[in-house]
Amino acid sequence: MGSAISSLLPTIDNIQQDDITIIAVVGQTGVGKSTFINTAAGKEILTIGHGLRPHTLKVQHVECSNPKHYGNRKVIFVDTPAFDAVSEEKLIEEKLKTWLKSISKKLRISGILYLHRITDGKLTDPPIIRLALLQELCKDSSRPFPNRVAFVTTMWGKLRSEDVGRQREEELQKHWDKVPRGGGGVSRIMRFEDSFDSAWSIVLALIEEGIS
Ligand SMILES: Nc1nc2c(ncn2[C@@H]2O[C@H](COP(=O)(O)OP(=O)(O)OP(=O)(O)O)[C@@H](O)[C@H]2O)c(=O)[nH]1
Ligand SMILES: [Mg+2]
Repeated sequence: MGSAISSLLPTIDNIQQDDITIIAVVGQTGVGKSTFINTAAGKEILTIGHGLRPHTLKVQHVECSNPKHYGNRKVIFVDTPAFDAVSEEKLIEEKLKTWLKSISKKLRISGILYLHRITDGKLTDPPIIRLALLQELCKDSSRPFPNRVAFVTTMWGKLRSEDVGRQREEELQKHWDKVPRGGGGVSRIMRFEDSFDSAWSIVLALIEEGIS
Protein backbone atom coordinates (compact mmCIF):
# COMPACT_ATOMS: atom_id res chain seq x y z
CA MET A 1 0.00 0.00 0.00
CA GLY A 2 0.99 3.65 -0.29
CA SER A 3 2.58 6.05 2.10
CA ALA A 4 -0.11 8.18 3.67
CA ILE A 5 -0.21 9.06 7.34
CA SER A 6 -3.72 8.30 8.39
CA SER A 7 -5.98 7.75 11.37
CA LEU A 8 -9.62 7.45 12.36
CA LEU A 9 -10.98 10.56 14.06
CA PRO A 10 -13.24 9.81 17.03
CA THR A 11 -15.51 12.84 16.48
CA ILE A 12 -15.66 15.90 14.28
CA ASP A 13 -14.53 17.93 17.27
CA ASN A 14 -11.08 16.61 16.44
CA ILE A 15 -11.10 18.34 13.06
CA GLN A 16 -9.27 21.63 12.84
CA GLN A 17 -10.37 24.00 10.10
CA ASP A 18 -6.89 25.08 9.05
CA ASP A 19 -5.41 23.47 6.03
CA ILE A 20 -8.05 20.88 5.70
CA THR A 21 -9.87 19.38 2.74
CA ILE A 22 -13.03 17.46 3.54
CA ILE A 23 -14.19 14.90 1.02
CA ALA A 24 -17.41 12.97 1.50
CA VAL A 25 -17.60 9.56 -0.16
CA VAL A 26 -21.14 8.59 -1.07
CA GLY A 27 -22.99 5.96 -3.09
CA GLN A 28 -25.12 2.84 -2.85
CA THR A 29 -24.33 0.01 -0.52
CA GLY A 30 -21.36 -2.14 -1.45
CA VAL A 31 -19.96 0.16 -4.14
CA GLY A 32 -16.66 0.31 -2.25
CA LYS A 33 -16.80 3.56 -0.29
CA SER A 34 -14.97 2.23 2.76
CA THR A 35 -12.53 0.33 0.53
CA PHE A 36 -11.72 3.51 -1.41
CA ILE A 37 -10.93 5.38 1.80
CA ASN A 38 -8.80 2.54 3.18
CA THR A 39 -6.87 2.44 -0.11
CA ALA A 40 -6.21 6.19 0.01
CA ALA A 41 -5.30 5.89 3.69
CA GLY A 42 -2.85 3.12 2.92
CA LYS A 43 -4.23 0.88 5.63
CA GLU A 44 -7.35 -0.92 6.82
CA ILE A 45 -8.84 1.75 9.04
CA LEU A 46 -12.50 1.20 8.24
CA THR A 47 -14.17 -2.17 8.36
CA ILE A 48 -15.33 -3.59 5.05
CA GLY A 49 -18.61 -5.39 4.54
CA HIS A 50 -18.41 -8.67 2.66
CA GLY A 51 -21.96 -9.74 3.49
CA LEU A 52 -25.25 -8.84 1.84
CA ARG A 53 -26.37 -6.23 4.36
CA PRO A 54 -25.24 -2.60 4.24
CA HIS A 55 -22.15 -2.43 6.36
CA THR A 56 -21.31 1.16 7.26
CA LEU A 57 -24.11 2.49 9.43
CA LYS A 58 -22.57 5.64 10.82
CA VAL A 59 -20.60 8.57 9.49
CA GLN A 60 -16.88 8.15 10.10
CA HIS A 61 -13.94 10.43 9.46
CA VAL A 62 -10.48 9.36 8.38
CA GLU A 63 -7.72 11.92 8.40
CA CYS A 64 -4.92 11.44 5.88
CA SER A 65 -1.92 13.29 4.75
CA ASN A 66 0.00 12.26 1.71
CA PRO A 67 3.20 14.29 1.61
CA LYS A 68 4.19 12.97 -1.83
CA HIS A 69 0.96 13.97 -3.53
CA TYR A 70 -0.46 16.75 -1.43
CA GLY A 71 2.22 18.42 0.65
CA ASN A 72 1.36 19.15 4.26
CA ARG A 73 -2.32 19.56 3.62
CA LYS A 74 -4.61 17.12 5.31
CA VAL A 75 -7.55 15.41 3.71
CA ILE A 76 -10.44 14.17 5.80
CA PHE A 77 -12.42 11.45 4.09
CA VAL A 78 -15.97 11.07 5.31
CA ASP A 79 -17.32 7.55 5.03
CA THR A 80 -21.08 7.69 4.79
CA PRO A 81 -23.76 5.05 5.20
CA ALA A 82 -25.37 4.11 1.90
CA PHE A 83 -28.70 5.83 1.63
CA ASP A 84 -30.35 3.08 -0.38
CA ALA A 85 -30.53 0.88 2.69
CA VAL A 86 -34.31 0.73 2.58
CA SER A 87 -35.02 -0.59 6.05
CA GLU A 88 -32.67 1.96 7.60
CA GLU A 89 -33.42 4.75 5.15
CA LYS A 90 -35.04 7.16 7.59
CA LEU A 91 -32.48 6.45 10.27
CA ILE A 92 -29.61 7.02 7.86
CA GLU A 93 -31.15 10.19 6.51
CA GLU A 94 -31.39 11.43 10.09
CA LYS A 95 -27.77 10.49 10.72
CA LEU A 96 -26.60 12.29 7.59
CA LYS A 97 -28.69 15.32 8.49
CA THR A 98 -27.30 15.44 12.01
CA TRP A 99 -23.80 15.07 10.67
CA LEU A 100 -24.28 17.80 8.06
CA LYS A 101 -25.70 20.12 10.65
CA SER A 102 -22.86 19.60 13.07
CA ILE A 103 -20.15 19.78 10.44
CA SER A 104 -21.53 22.81 8.64
CA LYS A 105 -21.36 24.91 11.81
CA LYS A 106 -17.60 25.02 11.60
CA LEU A 107 -16.37 23.30 8.45
CA ARG A 108 -17.02 23.23 4.74
CA ILE A 109 -17.21 20.04 2.68
CA SER A 110 -14.71 20.57 -0.12
CA GLY A 111 -16.02 17.92 -2.46
CA ILE A 112 -17.94 14.72 -2.95
CA LEU A 113 -16.89 11.47 -4.55
CA TYR A 114 -19.91 9.65 -5.90
CA LEU A 115 -19.03 5.98 -6.30
CA HIS A 116 -20.73 3.60 -8.71
CA ARG A 117 -19.99 -0.06 -9.52
CA ILE A 118 -19.11 -0.52 -13.19
CA THR A 119 -20.22 -4.14 -12.78
CA ASP A 120 -23.85 -3.01 -12.35
CA GLY A 121 -25.49 -4.04 -15.61
CA LYS A 122 -28.83 -2.39 -15.08
CA LEU A 123 -29.77 0.75 -13.23
CA THR A 124 -32.90 0.64 -11.12
CA ASP A 125 -32.88 4.42 -11.17
CA PRO A 126 -30.49 7.03 -12.51
CA PRO A 127 -27.44 6.96 -10.27
CA ILE A 128 -27.69 10.66 -9.76
CA ILE A 129 -30.89 10.37 -7.73
CA ARG A 130 -28.87 9.70 -4.57
CA LEU A 131 -26.86 12.82 -5.18
CA ALA A 132 -30.09 14.77 -5.38
CA LEU A 133 -31.05 13.37 -1.99
CA LEU A 134 -27.78 14.53 -0.51
CA GLN A 135 -28.34 17.93 -2.07
CA GLU A 136 -31.77 17.98 -0.46
CA LEU A 137 -30.26 17.12 2.92
CA CYS A 138 -27.76 19.95 2.54
CA LYS A 139 -30.57 22.46 2.10
CA ASP A 140 -30.93 22.96 5.84
CA SER A 141 -27.25 23.30 6.49
CA SER A 142 -25.77 26.75 6.68
CA ARG A 143 -23.31 25.99 3.89
CA PRO A 144 -24.39 25.10 0.37
CA PHE A 145 -24.02 21.77 -1.38
CA PRO A 146 -20.47 21.55 -2.62
CA ASN A 147 -20.00 22.29 -6.30
CA ARG A 148 -17.24 19.82 -6.61
CA VAL A 149 -18.58 16.38 -7.27
CA ALA A 150 -16.74 13.61 -9.06
CA PHE A 151 -18.35 10.49 -10.46
CA VAL A 152 -16.11 7.49 -9.86
CA THR A 153 -16.57 3.96 -11.13
CA THR A 154 -15.29 1.01 -9.09
CA MET A 155 -14.68 -2.72 -9.49
CA TRP A 156 -13.16 -2.70 -12.97
CA GLY A 157 -11.21 -5.82 -12.01
CA LYS A 158 -14.45 -7.74 -11.60
CA LEU A 159 -15.61 -7.20 -15.20
CA ARG A 160 -15.45 -10.08 -17.62
CA SER A 161 -14.47 -7.73 -20.40
CA GLU A 162 -13.24 -4.18 -20.31
CA ASP A 163 -15.27 -3.40 -23.44
CA VAL A 164 -18.48 -3.95 -21.49
CA GLY A 165 -17.22 -1.52 -18.87
CA ARG A 166 -16.27 1.01 -21.51
CA GLN A 167 -19.75 0.89 -23.02
CA ARG A 168 -21.38 1.36 -19.62
CA GLU A 169 -18.98 4.16 -18.88
CA GLU A 170 -20.12 5.99 -22.03
CA GLU A 171 -23.75 5.57 -21.01
CA LEU A 172 -23.05 6.81 -17.50
CA GLN A 173 -21.14 9.75 -18.96
CA LYS A 174 -24.28 10.79 -20.85
CA HIS A 175 -26.24 10.75 -17.57
CA TRP A 176 -23.50 12.67 -15.83
CA ASP A 177 -23.31 15.30 -18.58
CA LYS A 178 -26.93 16.19 -17.86
CA VAL A 179 -26.43 16.79 -14.16
CA PRO A 180 -26.19 20.44 -13.17
CA ARG A 181 -23.16 20.68 -10.97
CA GLY A 182 -23.15 24.36 -10.29
CA GLY A 183 -20.24 24.93 -12.62
CA GLY A 184 -17.82 22.88 -10.52
CA GLY A 185 -16.73 19.31 -10.36
CA VAL A 186 -14.94 16.91 -12.60
CA SER A 187 -16.87 16.50 -15.82
CA ARG A 188 -15.17 13.31 -16.98
CA ILE A 189 -16.16 10.10 -15.14
CA MET A 190 -13.10 8.63 -13.43
CA ARG A 191 -12.07 5.04 -12.84
CA PHE A 192 -10.87 3.82 -9.47
CA GLU A 193 -8.26 1.21 -10.22
CA ASP A 194 -7.91 -0.25 -6.74
CA SER A 195 -4.57 1.36 -5.99
CA PHE A 196 -3.23 4.06 -3.70
CA ASP A 197 -2.07 6.16 -6.68
CA SER A 198 -5.41 5.79 -8.44
CA ALA A 199 -7.28 6.90 -5.30
CA TRP A 200 -5.09 9.97 -4.92
CA SER A 201 -5.23 10.95 -8.57
CA ILE A 202 -9.02 11.00 -8.22
CA VAL A 203 -8.80 13.06 -5.04
CA LEU A 204 -6.41 15.52 -6.66
CA ALA A 205 -8.57 15.82 -9.78
CA LEU A 206 -11.54 16.61 -7.54
CA ILE A 207 -9.62 19.16 -5.55
CA GLU A 208 -8.10 20.81 -8.57
CA GLU A 209 -10.98 20.13 -10.94
CA GLY A 210 -8.19 19.71 -13.42
CA ILE A 211 -9.60 16.87 -15.50
CA SER A 212 -12.11 17.59 -18.20
N1 LIG B 1 -12.77 -6.09 -6.78
C1 LIG B 1 -13.12 -5.06 -6.03
N2 LIG B 1 -13.83 -5.28 -4.91
C2 LIG B 1 -14.17 -4.23 -4.16
C3 LIG B 1 -13.80 -2.90 -4.52
N3 LIG B 1 -14.31 -2.06 -3.61
C4 LIG B 1 -14.96 -2.83 -2.72
N4 LIG B 1 -14.88 -4.14 -3.04
C5 LIG B 1 -15.54 -5.25 -2.31
O1 LIG B 1 -16.93 -4.96 -2.26
C6 LIG B 1 -17.47 -5.25 -0.97
C7 LIG B 1 -18.06 -3.98 -0.33
O2 LIG B 1 -17.03 -3.03 -0.12
P1 LIG B 1 -17.18 -1.83 0.94
O3 LIG B 1 -15.95 -1.00 0.80
O4 LIG B 1 -17.53 -2.33 2.29
O5 LIG B 1 -18.42 -1.07 0.31
P2 LIG B 1 -19.23 0.18 0.93
O6 LIG B 1 -19.65 1.05 -0.21
O7 LIG B 1 -18.46 0.82 2.02
O8 LIG B 1 -20.53 -0.57 1.50
P3 LIG B 1 -21.55 -0.11 2.69
O9 LIG B 1 -20.74 0.22 3.89
O10 LIG B 1 -22.43 -1.31 2.87
O11 LIG B 1 -22.33 1.05 2.16
C8 LIG B 1 -16.32 -5.86 -0.18
O12 LIG B 1 -16.40 -7.26 -0.31
C9 LIG B 1 -15.08 -5.31 -0.86
O13 LIG B 1 -13.96 -6.15 -0.69
C10 LIG B 1 -13.05 -2.70 -5.72
O14 LIG B 1 -12.70 -1.56 -6.12
N5 LIG B 1 -12.73 -3.82 -6.42
MG1 LIG C 1 -18.83 1.02 4.04
